[in-house]
Amino acid sequence: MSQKLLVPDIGEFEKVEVIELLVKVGDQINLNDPVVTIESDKSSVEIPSTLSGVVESVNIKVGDKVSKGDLLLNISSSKDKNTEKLIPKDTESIIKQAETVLKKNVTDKKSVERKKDTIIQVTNENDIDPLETKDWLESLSAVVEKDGNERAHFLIKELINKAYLEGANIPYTQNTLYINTIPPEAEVKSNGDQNIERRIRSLIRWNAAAMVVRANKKFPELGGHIGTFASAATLYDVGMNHFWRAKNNKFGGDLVYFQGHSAPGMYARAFLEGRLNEKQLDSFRQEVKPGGLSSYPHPWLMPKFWQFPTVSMGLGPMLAIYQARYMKYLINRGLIKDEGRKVWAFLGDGEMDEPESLGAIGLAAREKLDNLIFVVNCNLQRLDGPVRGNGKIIQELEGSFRGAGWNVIKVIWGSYWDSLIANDKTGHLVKIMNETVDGEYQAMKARNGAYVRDKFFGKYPETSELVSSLSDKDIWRLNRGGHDPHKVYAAYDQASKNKGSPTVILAKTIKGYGMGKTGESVNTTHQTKKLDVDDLLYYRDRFDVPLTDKQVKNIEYFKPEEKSPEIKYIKERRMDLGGFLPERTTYSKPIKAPAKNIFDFMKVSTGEKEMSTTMALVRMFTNLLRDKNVSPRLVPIIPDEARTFGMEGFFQKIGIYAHEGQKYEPEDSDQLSSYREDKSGQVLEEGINEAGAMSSWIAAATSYTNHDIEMIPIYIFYSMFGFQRIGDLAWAAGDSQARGFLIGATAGRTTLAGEGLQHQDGHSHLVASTIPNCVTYDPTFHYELAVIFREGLRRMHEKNENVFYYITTMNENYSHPEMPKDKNCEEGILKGMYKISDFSRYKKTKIQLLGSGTILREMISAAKILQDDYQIDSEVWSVTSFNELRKNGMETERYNLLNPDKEPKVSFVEKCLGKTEGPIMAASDYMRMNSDQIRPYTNKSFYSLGTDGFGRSDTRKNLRKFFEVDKEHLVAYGLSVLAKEQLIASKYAKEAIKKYNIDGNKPMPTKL
Ligand SMILES: Cc1ncc(C[n+]2csc(CCOP(=O)(O)OP(=O)(O)O)c2C)c(N)n1
Ligand SMILES: [Mg+2]
Repeated sequence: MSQKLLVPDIGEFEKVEVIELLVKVGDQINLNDPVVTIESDKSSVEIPSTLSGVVESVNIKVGDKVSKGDLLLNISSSKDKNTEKLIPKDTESIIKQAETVLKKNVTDKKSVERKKDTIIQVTNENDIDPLETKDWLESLSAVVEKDGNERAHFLIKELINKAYLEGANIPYTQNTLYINTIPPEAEVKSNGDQNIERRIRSLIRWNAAAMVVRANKKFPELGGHIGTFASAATLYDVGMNHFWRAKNNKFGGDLVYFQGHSAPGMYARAFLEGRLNEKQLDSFRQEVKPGGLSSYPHPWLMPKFWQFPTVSMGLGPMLAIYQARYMKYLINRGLIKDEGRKVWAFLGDGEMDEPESLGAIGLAAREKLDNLIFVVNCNLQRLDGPVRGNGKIIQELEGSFRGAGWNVIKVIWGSYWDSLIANDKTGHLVKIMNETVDGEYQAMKARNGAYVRDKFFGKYPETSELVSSLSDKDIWRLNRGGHDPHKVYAAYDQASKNKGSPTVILAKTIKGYGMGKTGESVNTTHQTKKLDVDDLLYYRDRFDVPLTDKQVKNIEYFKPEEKSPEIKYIKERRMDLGGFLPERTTYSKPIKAPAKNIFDFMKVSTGEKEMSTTMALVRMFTNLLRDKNVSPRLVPIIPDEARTFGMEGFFQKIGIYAHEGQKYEPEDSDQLSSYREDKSGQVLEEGINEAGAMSSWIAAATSYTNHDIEMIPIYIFYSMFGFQRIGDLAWAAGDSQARGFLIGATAGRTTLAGEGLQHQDGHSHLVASTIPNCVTYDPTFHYELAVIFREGLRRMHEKNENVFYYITTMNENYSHPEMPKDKNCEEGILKGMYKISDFSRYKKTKIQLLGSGTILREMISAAKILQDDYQIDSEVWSVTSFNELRKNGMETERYNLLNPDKEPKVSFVEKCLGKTEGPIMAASDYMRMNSDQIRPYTNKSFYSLGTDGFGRSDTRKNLRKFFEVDKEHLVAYGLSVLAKEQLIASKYAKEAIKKYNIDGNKPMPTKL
């Protein structure tokens, strides 16, 4: 039966041009196969078939304009129109499905059987009727005992709801008591050998401290940190011995983000594991000579060791969240197996001040990232002093994380406290725990047992009595949870098993634990990098390190024999967990770059048709999505600007990733580009969240090492909200050896006409140029974009070069010429410049005109005017990358200076311009500094123009006039340049300035 395929609802557009026919008569097509590509003035989109069968006739041709309802094809169809795709799934059934999954995900928290006498009491002076309170509490205890925690929790929630309905709109705190979340009787016990683990931990502590002290003894300027790892040693050791599984040929590996300042501890462990030797430890922070150990986790400097750069605080938590989310994305798209891998992130409590640290916790809960575990080392101190001297950081973080929907596990008190808390019949102990602020907690650990007895237990007679049989030494030994391997193990165990939400472990520790009077819990702990002999002896004794006094004075490292139980144990534990950590390896296969001709359609002229480079880019993507090698690996990342960039066609074509699928019928469900969320969607639609989008990009751009699958992330943003906004993440991307594309769309200071000061970017190329492995381009024409993009794919994803690309695209519509036939054109585009036009009618006076991005077209127009009106010849060069030209120039110059006796090399700039005639004038839509970069390598008179100053809203024409980069200014400046070089009389320049109404007294745009 013959059926008609019509143009579907394409939204507000009418008479949209057909730019591609993807089928011909006789083709067999299936449901959803794309049949034509149509393009409005903003975006191009494929129309998928809603029928399957054989094409009988094609009723349109390229260039036709079509609207909704127009006939596209006649198809002899085997099946009736398949409506499944068009009619959105029944919402109710989707919700049902989601609910079943949800139910499965709810934590299987078994009710904890507590004996009555261990129920913790808290006294409360504000209680007006303690008897009534007791009644209620006993009822609750009875419920817990009979029906379990879940039921008790349900009843409390109902009570709160009831109170709210009765008008009691008093907020209930998200906080629980200042005690451990896991009661002693519910702790899962480790099967490890605690004695040997303690000995190993002591050696790691010692060697980490020795490494820092030795380095500073040699070169006091080197710095380093002892206090951070000293506080976190147990937190790391328990993970290393029991939880973190390494990557190997059977398992993808857990991903651990180590706190930057704790790096010495990781080196010290690697030393015991036999992965680093003494000589390497002695080169801590001496990275210039090969083999040195980087101060912090730097994958760039230690590419086989560190996986994640974390030392710029706040980036670690953000990156870890998006890493966990990206892991789920890969699983849901069927690109990797779900092996129960986890992402662990170690963070400082001071670090939680960074807005980035907490900024994405909502997303982690929303996306139910139960593969994510944060461990916040709450040593109550940051660099200058207490994190929250007047409050309690653990309680504050508990509130934030619980409020966001995380599973919170507090590890506050060590095992020595268990019996005291159990014996606290009056509730005064927990009361003091709740009342004491962090400043006091810190001060206590800087003093001694007598002080703690007096200031802490001494607050109430009941608590004084509680510790009356303990000596001051016993009191001093009451430990904090984060230093107790049993408590830490139990927390890690529970966190690893939690389902349906991310987990944060808030572990209380002591900064500089064991460092003695100069370094334990004092405000200056963070900066301590030297320990005197007494401190070292104390440290040795405190942790029973088997070194003689002489060895301590020499600050010797200690490593037991290979055959010792300690070394055997540490290696066995890691072998059981699949290998060593941290370790950076890559087994991903390269992606074959698409055929050289895939973008050939971009090498022909667009004729009358005008389009922006952003649109050309979207066309290019659409084509890439047809390449079977490349298509599944593309990860388009967009922070709520798909429509701005004309990419809404991707919603239907490849779907928006949503872990829950789509539980609603979208408002625009009957349109071609309707908003489609899908569990296996490909687009990461990040919302208005550039930092999150960049974190996603980094996760995808390092997928080749963290998941052994090469991916091609393409993050498209408003250029102003790129490097300027997330510069530090971009720097971390460089450190991480990210591979992928960053697209600064709607770029330029004068191109994004109406948006104004905060949107108009005239410097992103300069910021990008500060990152050594970032390759940048500012193309003008679609064929330049095609050549650059394909080479990027080849370099990064086929040849696996550790670079990433930043390309700017514009929203200004213009027609694009055919690619010049010159065989060197492609090389020039990639190296940064090529000659695009030669105006040589008069052969008298000549000038070299360099234009970049959108201003190239102004330059070409200026060249025409110079020839037609002033008989000036010129060569016009399209500069695709001043940054790349500068890199080459610097390298060449350096070589020549270092090899004065050898034949000098010639920079690419000089190759192009060396033998040309006349001075050089360059302009771009960026600050003058952009084109100034090549000045040293031109060896000629060089003048640059650009858009220095704040942007502002106006028409493109007015903006270019204001910034003096319009064709009229370029003509006038060109004539002035020639006059200054004494190649023509100055009157021509003067006349032009007058003719074009240029005000010679106008202040620099930077001052306006
Ligand atoms: C973005 C950023 N700002 C500042 C610093 C400098 N800095 C390094 S460590 C530190 C204090 C860290 O305190 P905390 O997070 O509590 O870690 P701790 O060492 O106490 O475990 C600061 C301010 C940094 N590394 N990164
Ligand atoms: Mg801290």
